[in-house]
Amino acid sequence: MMLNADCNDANVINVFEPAILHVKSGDRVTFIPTEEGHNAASKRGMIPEGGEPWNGAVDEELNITLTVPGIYGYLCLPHYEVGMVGLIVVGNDLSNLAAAKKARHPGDARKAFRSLLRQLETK
Ligand SMILES: [Cu+2]
Repeated sequence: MMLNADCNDANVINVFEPAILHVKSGDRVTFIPTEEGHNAASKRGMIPEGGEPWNGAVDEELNITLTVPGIYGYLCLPHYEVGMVGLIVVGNDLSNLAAAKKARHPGDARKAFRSLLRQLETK
């Protein structure tokens, strides 16, 4: 789900909900745009080897099926720099965690991905 969470009128936060999603291999994941102006695209270097990348259009409801186990990092292109990012973990497989940590990001996305990846480690 992609949404703009209104904390108050002056402060709009762009988020994926949930920010971390755990699924089984072969599960279908649907990105539902509940607000306008978002997309979902996988981040190069943050998907497991052999995993299928995706790049949804803005405002598009997107279905993907993830079969290769591992961590998939993704982002909203219009809000990448403000940290609108998320993780999907397939099959409880964290084997590409070290590789995912090496990916580089602009602006607040760096902090946002670091925080999400840390949550995986401490689980
Ligand atoms: Cu967005």
